[in-house]
Amino acid sequence: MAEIKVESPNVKYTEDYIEARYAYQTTKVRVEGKNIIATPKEETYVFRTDRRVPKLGVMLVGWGGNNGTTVTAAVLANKMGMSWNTKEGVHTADYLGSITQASTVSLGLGPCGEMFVPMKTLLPLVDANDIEFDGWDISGMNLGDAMKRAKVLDYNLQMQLYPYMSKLKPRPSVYIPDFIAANQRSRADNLLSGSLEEIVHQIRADIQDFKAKKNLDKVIVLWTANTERFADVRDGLNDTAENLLNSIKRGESEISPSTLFAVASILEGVTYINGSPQNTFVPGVIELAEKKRVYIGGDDFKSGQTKLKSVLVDFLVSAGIKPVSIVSFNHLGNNDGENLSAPETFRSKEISKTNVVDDMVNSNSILYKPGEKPDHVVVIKYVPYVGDSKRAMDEYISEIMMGGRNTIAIHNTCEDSLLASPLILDLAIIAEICERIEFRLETESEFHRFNAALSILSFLCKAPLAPRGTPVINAFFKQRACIENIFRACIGLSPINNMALEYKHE
Ligand code: NAI
Ligand code: DG6
Repeated sequence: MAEIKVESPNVKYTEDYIEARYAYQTTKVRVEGKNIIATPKEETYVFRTDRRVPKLGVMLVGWGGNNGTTVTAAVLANKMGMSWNTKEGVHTADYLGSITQASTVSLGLGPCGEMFVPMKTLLPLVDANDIEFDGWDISGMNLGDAMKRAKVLDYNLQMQLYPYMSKLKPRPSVYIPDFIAANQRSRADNLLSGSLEEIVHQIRADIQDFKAKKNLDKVIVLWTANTERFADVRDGLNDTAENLLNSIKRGESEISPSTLFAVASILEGVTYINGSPQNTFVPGVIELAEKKRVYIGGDDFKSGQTKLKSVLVDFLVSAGIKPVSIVSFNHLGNNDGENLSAPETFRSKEISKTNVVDDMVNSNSILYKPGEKPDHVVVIKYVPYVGDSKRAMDEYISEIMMGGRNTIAIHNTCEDSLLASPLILDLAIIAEICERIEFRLETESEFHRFNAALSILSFLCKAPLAPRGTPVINAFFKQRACIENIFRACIGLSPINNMALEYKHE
């Protein structure tokens, strides 16, 4: 694939780094009496990106689940260039649905107009085909059989993959029944024993073992295990890094398995991403990540219904149309659906699925009075027959001009895990490149990393984690522009402003 080279006095390539001087333009706003004063501001930053692409390993918590097996199978199938027969004809492995692997960005104007390039050519990203997988699961089934259990991939592809997948076996994991639905108990046959502190040690040892065995430069850990209920957040329990570590030592029962994985990863210096909605990132975890300067990201893959919601509400509100009622029904029949049929785990999902319109609603004070929000209801039902093929039905009612009503009804059917798996790749690949990006104001001598709460991952998450006290962005196009423009800044290119003045002369 062609490599992008920027020709500019502001961009320097060395063997190991790309260093770019970048003019960051913003607008500062203040209110003075009846006036709103806007002041343009420009600061010069220096971005430095390490060009050396590491050998990356991704460890999935919940490796034997639908997402875990599907993403592992997809990478193997792509790596080996597999094709298989379907009733529609022959299909070849691909990465559709991955922003890094299957989307393009406008680079600039070429001889024939706007020139689009694959997003992955902007920076030296890890290639999805080169990722090694490992992980943990409370179900000890090998990945070949777990792939069959998931019933996601075509039979013909499963048959080709089985010899490879069946050699992979999840490592034993921590099971605290109180945190997930009781209906998961029958899968729990591959368990770590010992105190919470011993479990954290074992997870750290597993990370080291994987790294050594596969000769990896770095590892990222990602939770794609069952949705847990929210954990209590209490002073003295998990409110600070120190209290959390002490609570683990004491074996407190309110420390969730996902928090144990996050703590172990952070102590190991390994980025940790939460693909589920629970509050893994209690304040103590966030403080620990900040102290150890390790990235954390999440929460909850934004794969289907919620992704569309973050497009649709953005479209409506930015077009001056007022959504007043949003009702989202889901039914699905996979193990995720079964786990979500318990009220406590459903509640975690309900929270992450409903907060997603807040920033868009708050952005338009012409449509909404302070505190006013659309009615927003999320329903999820477990219907075994439909398996992984989730149904999502949405009704959006909006107010339009002169008392009119606009109702949009949507029916979406698709394999949930085939939407989530590409996001797992993107989360790992984007988090990894962030570990190789540093930046500073030109006037500073030291480079900085991003804040530990890696909000550039927001595009991929239903309930984005942002640095404390900073705004959470849910709007789809803003989130995408954030990734694209940070990548562009790293190579000294300004954001695409879409003004196209070149074409607008008289
Ligand atoms: P799944 O139920 O097929 O897989 C989850 C796996 O986690 C199971 O194999 C289970 O045995 C394992 N597990 C449970 N507790 C564990 C623990 N403490 N340690 C290790 N393994 C554990 O679910 P699926 O469909 O793969 O989804 C995974 C997660 O991703 C769920 O929380 C789901 O809500 C979330 N998610 C899925 C999306 C999708 O589109 N598929 C989108 C957004 C989030
Ligand atoms: C029901 O919605 C089950 C959930 O696990 C979802 O399938 C998953 O979170 C995807 O949600 P969405 O809203 O991104 O399609």
